[in-house]
Amino acid sequence: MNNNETIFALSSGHGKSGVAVIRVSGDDLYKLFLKITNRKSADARHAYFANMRDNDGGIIDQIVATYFATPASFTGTDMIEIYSHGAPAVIDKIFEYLTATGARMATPGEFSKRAFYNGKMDLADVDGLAALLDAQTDAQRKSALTSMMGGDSKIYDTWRKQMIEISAYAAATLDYAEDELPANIESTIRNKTKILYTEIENALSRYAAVRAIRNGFNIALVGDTNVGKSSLFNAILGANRAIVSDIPGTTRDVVSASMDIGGYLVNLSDTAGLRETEDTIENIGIQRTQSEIENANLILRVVDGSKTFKTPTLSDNEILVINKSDLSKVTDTPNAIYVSAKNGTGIDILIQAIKDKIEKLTKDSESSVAVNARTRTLLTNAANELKNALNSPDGNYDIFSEHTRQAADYIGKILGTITAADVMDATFSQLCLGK
Ligand SMILES: Nc1nc2c(ncn2[C@@H]2O[C@H](COP(=O)(O)OP(=O)(O)OP(=O)(O)O)[C@@H](O)[C@H]2O)c(=O)[nH]1
Ligand SMILES: [Mg+2]
Repeated sequence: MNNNETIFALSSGHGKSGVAVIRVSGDDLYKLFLKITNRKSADARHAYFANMRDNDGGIIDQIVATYFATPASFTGTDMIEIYSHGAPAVIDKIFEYLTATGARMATPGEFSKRAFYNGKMDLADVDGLAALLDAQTDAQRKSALTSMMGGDSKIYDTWRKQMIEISAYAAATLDYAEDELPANIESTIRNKTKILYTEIENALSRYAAVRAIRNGFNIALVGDTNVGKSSLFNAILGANRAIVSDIPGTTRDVVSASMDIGGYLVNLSDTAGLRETEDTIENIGIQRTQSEIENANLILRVVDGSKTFKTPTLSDNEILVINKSDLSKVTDTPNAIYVSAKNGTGIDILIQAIKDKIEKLTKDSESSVAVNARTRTLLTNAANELKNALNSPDGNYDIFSEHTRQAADYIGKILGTITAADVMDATFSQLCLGK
């Protein structure tokens, strides 16, 4: 690969740190490496300690540097990694030095773009890398790492190959006599297309769970007034954030907080209690509760166990929490979690139940591709093409072939095999400098 301008960037975090990592990418960086390290010769992939000097011979810093020869590097080009002390003044001085040699600062995502063009990563891997750099919890880390290491690419690649094959067979039914083709070719083509369609639809429907791993699970505490939602919110959070009082209708606005539950990022919301009221402001609060319910991945339905209550019918993403269990000895409602926000009993059991529920909601998503905003559109388009193929008039395999080929093209765009410049830019610009 020629014409790779020499670019550089700070790959470690900004601000004062023990060690900074500066990456340089370009064609033929061997001479520059010898100059930086004051050496007559050097091996690739060896760490060299050196006094890095400016052109006047003054020491810039004591560094360790490694040379990576093309193609065995992150970008596939020649690369140099400089490990200097993490002082902003040192980093500035090294940037000045590199600029004087004719190199320039890289744009965000430019290193990954080179890695893509040199066949080191496809776009699904780049999406994974972007998600990994944003990962805050263990579940986010795992999911992003799988994407980055090519787990998703493999699935996409298999889908695409199957679509191309189906398209070719569909076209062949037009060109060849029946006895020259495999038996039952038409039903085979249809069945395979149906299976692919279902797989893509399933991946799309798991989008919400995957997105929740990446962006956080929205969990809402919902129930009548005065059942102890705000008290529970504080107890789960371990901090007195929401106002608690014995006056029904205390909470009028949604109060939210982010926390880590068993490695999952959770956005927990306390909401206004549900009741009929004439109070204008309280009614606005109740409307907000409704939209929190719509947005929630998981709902904690809270009731007051010291009073008689009607056991609510729960959907899959709801947990029944019976509060104020310190005031009642009855614990006979099945599948409910008994807690007391007042003295803390059962809170650990509730947290475990939340974790189990999240795991159940996300379990299926781990075996499939991680859909993001970019791939969602392309997958939807591919699924529509497959549906169009299946709906094409009987015997019209011309149209069938065309639709399945289109579907393959959309999957190709996910990987970057077939790609428009704007798709590329959208993919790389989500990355930060030095990646
Ligand atoms: N005995 C007992 N009292 C509790 C418990 N949890 C909450 N309370 C009391 O119940 C009353 C209402 O508590 P809140 O947490 O404000 O209830 P809420 O559901 O947020 O009420 P609204 O915001 O009005 O909808 C307060 O007086 C709390 O001290 C509990 O586990 N046991
Ligand atoms: Mg409240």
